Amino acid sequence: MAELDSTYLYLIGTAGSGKTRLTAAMQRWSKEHSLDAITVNLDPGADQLPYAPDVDIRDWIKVSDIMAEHGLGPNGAQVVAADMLALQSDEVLEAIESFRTDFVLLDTPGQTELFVFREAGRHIVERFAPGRTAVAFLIDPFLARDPSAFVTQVLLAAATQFRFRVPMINLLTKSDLLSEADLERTLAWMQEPDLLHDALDQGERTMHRVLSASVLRVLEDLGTYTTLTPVSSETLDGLDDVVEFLNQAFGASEDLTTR
Ligand SMILES: Nc1nc2c(ncn2[C@@H]2O[C@H](COP(=O)(O)OP(=O)(O)OP(=O)(O)O)[C@@H](O)[C@H]2O)c(=O)[nH]1
Ligand SMILES: [Mg+2]
Repeated sequence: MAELDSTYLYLIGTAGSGKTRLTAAMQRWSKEHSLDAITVNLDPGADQLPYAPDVDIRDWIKVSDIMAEHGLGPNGAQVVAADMLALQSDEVLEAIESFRTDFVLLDTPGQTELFVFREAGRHIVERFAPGRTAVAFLIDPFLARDPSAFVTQVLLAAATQFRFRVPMINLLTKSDLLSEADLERTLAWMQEPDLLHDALDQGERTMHRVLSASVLRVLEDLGTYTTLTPVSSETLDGLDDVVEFLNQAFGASEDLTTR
């Protein structure tokens, strides 16, 4: 059955890291490469989206309604909405499966913790497409400019990896906004942890830097310190690498680009 072969890719990252734009860009890239893809908005708090979602959680849950009904502020309502995702999972899955598509792109709520650390997110990831699910963890280059901040992002990526235990690719978003030097330096920190240790050793020996160096050693030991792929939703650079990663993760016989 076609829907059993489909690949589900969750776009996860800190607020403003580029999840929504990348969801739209991946669909555009897919269309240009004759790959059928649908978009799923799982952010009940989304206001305007740059794509028309094929499945939209706001058809069931809206943060503005929850605020009005429960007398909650925006953050409290986001938490209630995130927990309600689990209650709606059967209906959302049914709507997704009705498309019989190759590629399902799932845009997640703005605040990473709402999807990654609350139970509903894990429930959905485990329930929707076991064995055909991957995560793209988006790292905002502007939150990873200094070495300690970079380690924090990699730690968040590792926490996400442990939480979901599915194939995961780390993406450095907005690469079109980076100078070549900034891009190279950031990628080198991921490729050669020694360079990152050197960068952490330079300058003032603050508590944050000492802690970051310890965290980095733990991440290296755990083997969660892997690769970083630059992407741009503006130029579509790097999106072929994402699809290549999915092909490798799920086997050559499922080559998405040759279907
Ligand atoms: N130039 C450029 N801007 C980008 C890119 N990706 C995202 N942006 C911009 O970054 C901002 C945040 O992007 P979104 O896609 O809304 O990020 P998000 O992670 O969905 O944000 P929330 O859901 O609100 O947490 C927007 O102003 C985007 O236009 C990119 O590849 N290139
Ligand atoms: Mg968004």
